[in-house]
Amino acid sequence: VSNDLYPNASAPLERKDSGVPYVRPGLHVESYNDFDPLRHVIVGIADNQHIPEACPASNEKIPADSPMRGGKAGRRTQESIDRANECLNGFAKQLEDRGIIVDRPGAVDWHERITTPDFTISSGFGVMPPRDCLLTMGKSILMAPMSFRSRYFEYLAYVDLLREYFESDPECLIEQAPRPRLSDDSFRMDYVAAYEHLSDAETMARSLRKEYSTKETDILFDAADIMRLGKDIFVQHGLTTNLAGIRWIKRRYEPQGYRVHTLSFEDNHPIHIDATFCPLRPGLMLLNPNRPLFKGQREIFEKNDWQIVEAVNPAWDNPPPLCYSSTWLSMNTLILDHKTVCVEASEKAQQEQFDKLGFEVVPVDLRDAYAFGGGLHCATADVWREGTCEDYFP
Ligand code: DAV
Repeated sequence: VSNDLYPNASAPLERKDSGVPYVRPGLHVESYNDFDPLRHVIVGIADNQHIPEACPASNEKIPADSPMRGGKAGRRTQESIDRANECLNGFAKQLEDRGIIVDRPGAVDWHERITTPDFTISSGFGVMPPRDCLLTMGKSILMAPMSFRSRYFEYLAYVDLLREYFESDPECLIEQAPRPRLSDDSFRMDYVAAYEHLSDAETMARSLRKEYSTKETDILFDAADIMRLGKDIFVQHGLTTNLAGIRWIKRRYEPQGYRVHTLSFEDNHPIHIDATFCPLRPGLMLLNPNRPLFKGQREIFEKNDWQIVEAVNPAWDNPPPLCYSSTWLSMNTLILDHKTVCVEASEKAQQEQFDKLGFEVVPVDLRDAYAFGGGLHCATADVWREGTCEDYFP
């Protein structure tokens, strides 16, 4: 399928007055991993992003000394939004220049207070990390049941795009996981309060006991806690994904022939697997050296001759201001094919490590978008990668 079948994929789509969704001939939805040749991807936008009031789940992502914990809620400055969009648009352009089709989500007006029968919060969050929200599993795209109250309606930004995919690819299936309630009953409400007073060793001990801010009341997971490796799906149990969420993923996908495994890391804030344990190409994993796998969990990789290399240290001592993520976004990359990887432009040591591992490195200026929801992997969601569903762990 050549790209000129649907040129200008990033331009606003013209809609017919009838409301019938735009059909893009030749559009293809399919992806089974994070490393096969990328043909079509969604890149997030920074428009109108807000810092919502802290909620029981989001607080864990906010460093204890950050102003975001206190009264920082509100719209991000236009200057920071424009700069983040400059980065995201530049990234999208780099991908398009390589012949990859890039779509952008719709903007949503997040400033309204969000109130459901179960909770209320100052605003939505944004439309920046599509990776958290959308899980592409083969020919289906699933909207994940996320645990942040501010992200409850984030799927709205993707509804029109997904509708187009559904109409354009006759085999594409769009799905929504069960909607959580996110009432006070969904969280350990004392967890966050305690966090302020705990040392790193104490938060680590709590995490190793697998006590997280989310309880088992709702079915919860972020798509970014799920690592797809063909027939095998690895899910991180942590702050944003609970055991009920993992059971749901198992029951949804195992009857289709997938095998679902749970992974845990020695991490005092386990949120998303994509700055912790990242597939680089068949047979090669990149592991965060500060977040070792739990005992016994390397076995499936080692038995199948997969090599696990530790990532080099990030270039920065601290994340940018008002950022939810750690400096380990250095290893949050977008792989274009088995030999090509997009790495953040300032992460020189990480670029060198990829070079030594045999990759062509494409530097991408994205650090000023980190605060909007993460790095290069977070900022994207797969629509189509070439390749089939392989069995890497027979
Ligand atoms: O290290 O803060 C960031 C992952 C974002 N998807 C971290 C995890």
